[in-house]
Amino acid sequence: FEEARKWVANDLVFDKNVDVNLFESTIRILGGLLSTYHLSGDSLFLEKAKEIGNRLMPAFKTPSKIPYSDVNIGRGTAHPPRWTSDSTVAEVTSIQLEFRELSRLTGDEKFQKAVDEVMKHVHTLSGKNDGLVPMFINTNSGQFTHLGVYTLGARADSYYEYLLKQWIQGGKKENELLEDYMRAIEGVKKHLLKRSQPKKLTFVGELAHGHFSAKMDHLVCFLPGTLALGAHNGLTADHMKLAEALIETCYQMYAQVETGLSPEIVHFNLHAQKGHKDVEIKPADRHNLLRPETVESLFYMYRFTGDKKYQDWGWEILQNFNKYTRVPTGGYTSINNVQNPSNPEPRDKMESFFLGETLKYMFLLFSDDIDLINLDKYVFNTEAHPLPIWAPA
Ligand code: DMJ
Repeated sequence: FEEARKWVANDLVFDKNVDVNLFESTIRILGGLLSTYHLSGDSLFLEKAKEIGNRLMPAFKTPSKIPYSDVNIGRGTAHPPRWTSDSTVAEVTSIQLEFRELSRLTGDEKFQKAVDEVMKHVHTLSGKNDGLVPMFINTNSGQFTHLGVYTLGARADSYYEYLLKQWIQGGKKENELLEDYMRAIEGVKKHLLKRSQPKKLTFVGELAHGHFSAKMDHLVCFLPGTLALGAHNGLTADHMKLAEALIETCYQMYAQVETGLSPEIVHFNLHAQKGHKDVEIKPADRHNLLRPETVESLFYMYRFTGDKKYQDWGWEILQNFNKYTRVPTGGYTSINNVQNPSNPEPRDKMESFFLGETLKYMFLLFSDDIDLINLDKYVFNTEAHPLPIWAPA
């Protein structure tokens, strides 16, 4: 920690002419600094958080106040990607925990105002399907674009997660957030839930212009954990039932594969076919990026139920990460092929969320100490950085 602190003090310089992604920088850098400030009490981290927060603010200067995806943190300019004026829905709705906390700590309300405005606006928007949101939103008009496609995976995932977590962060008072969350889960049940064959696994598919697809991103595996967290916070026991079914599915996305590691995307079989498992994998989807979502959900499930099977599943996954992704000279790597145990094709790339999330959630999963980040006092941001709940229940 001392070594890392020195690095933050001397080498973490934000006055640089570089474009960064608003969402990724918020959840990783701002979230990480705020969390470290809380866990250490060292004001250096708050100072740095304030600086990066201020440097990200130009992203909100758009006609609709829906932020652009990219900011130049040295020049103070922001822009959408070159090919569109759209932003990603999950990105603009998953920066709120961090900016709200920054306002609370600094007393400067501009951070919270900017992100709350996005949520209020999205709350009133048309184009939702029983609470499910499209994947894109236009920074000029403020309207959803590419209507009719609904997923709990890439580009929409953490919208749902942050509805619940903001409600928890704020002391369960902001009813619109809860309403949107509850409606969305009903939308998931109505439009996206199906059961696979032969094991009858409950999974969350996708809807495109009225057509159901049995495709599920590994990213969707955040959902059992989020549902369990909601149930722990007094929402219907139904959500816990669904969480239990979905975490079993997420585990099977590992267990049914040759290396015991999940691919990035699976397709579920809706009809029983001889010799076929529930999970099918397309050649383009068989990589594994060391993602955290299943382990994250296993942690929540274990915390709330005490059922050891969740620790056992996590242990199995860890063994397989060690077997197929560990690099002898240090670290771990993404792999290209979870279906080939004799050559999983290492990529020589370790995403920062492996340390930030995957290993952290493993560590928490294997602990029986509920005060090791007490979930009635802290809420994890979507990069696994714990932030305090403002008014613990
Ligand atoms: C992380 O950056 C966050 O968990 C995000 O919400 C989704 N993608 C990665 C991990 O898979």
